[in-house]
Amino acid sequence: MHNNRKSLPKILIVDDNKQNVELLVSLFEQEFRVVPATSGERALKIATSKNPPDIILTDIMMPEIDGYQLCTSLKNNPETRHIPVLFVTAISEVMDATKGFEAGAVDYITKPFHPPMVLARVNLHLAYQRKQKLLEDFAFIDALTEIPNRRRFDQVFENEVLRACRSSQSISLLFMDIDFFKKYNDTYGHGKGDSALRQVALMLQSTLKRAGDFVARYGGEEFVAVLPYADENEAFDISVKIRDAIATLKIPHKTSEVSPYITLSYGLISILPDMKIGLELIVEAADRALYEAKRTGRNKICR
Ligand code: GH3
Ligand code: MG
Ligand code: MG
Ligand code: MG
Repeated sequence: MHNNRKSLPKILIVDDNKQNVELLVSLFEQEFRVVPATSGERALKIATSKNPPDIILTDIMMPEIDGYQLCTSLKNNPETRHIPVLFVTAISEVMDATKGFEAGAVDYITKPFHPPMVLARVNLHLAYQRKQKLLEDFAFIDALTEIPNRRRFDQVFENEVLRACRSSQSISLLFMDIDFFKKYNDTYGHGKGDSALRQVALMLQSTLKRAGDFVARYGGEEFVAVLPYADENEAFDISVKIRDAIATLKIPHKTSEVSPYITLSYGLISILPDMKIGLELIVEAADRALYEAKRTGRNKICR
């Protein structure tokens, strides 16, 4: 027995014929956690569950939902879109393969098949999928601080505003900017500046632990937090908590005009969004509040 089956990739095998399922299960069970399904409906349920498969192998001809429809539904759902779907089928006409690729399949294997070849192809698509995911993850992470970058913020913020609209809940946006950071670099050097940015980023991330809270590096020495569900008072309390947490870092900054340690200024906006409000408008309001904090003394929260 494999002693750590949880680390094995999970494959969903879909075929309305029980014998076909059994054949494929026996082919994969050594190297995979295999989940069988004998209908398209069942397969959709499993794919959209809390523990989705890493890859799906499906028959085409099935009653009710066939392989094409299954694949199309999976590709239309943002949560299952990334799962590679391979067709295994007795239909061997070229036209059917074309239809499969149009539905979003990555491969098309005809029966009777050579088992090692099926295994090899599944492994190839899995490896490709992992690389793809790694690249996508990298595209959304800031290289210096290793927290999410602005590109990721744009996505998260849009989603959270839409969600807040739908559920009629408020949402808060907090812009944060390190005070006198140019002087910090001039005093301690760029390397120390980089390390201060990393420490601040880490502290922001570990302080924002409420479910749904999100923090990103917006650019330079500027950070942004999205606080879903937080109304004005809650968001203000969270901002105070952040300011206190940064103070505990005690990063010396002898040329700062506000404190012997690194501080940040904060611009906070809390709204109950409706579909009409533009995202840029919310960002602008938070940015204006941040500017106000800078103008009226720094190391403070303005809203
Ligand atoms: P203020 O209190 O008004 O925000 O003043 P400031 O000096 O922080 O603001 P300013 O915009 O004048 O300067 C920002 C500085 O942040 C200048 C820039 O060199 C520094 N900075 C931006 N990105 C990085 C980075 O990745 N590493 C380092 N070390 N410094 C950075
Ligand atoms: Mg069938
Ligand atoms: Mg600054
Ligand atoms: Mg700045």
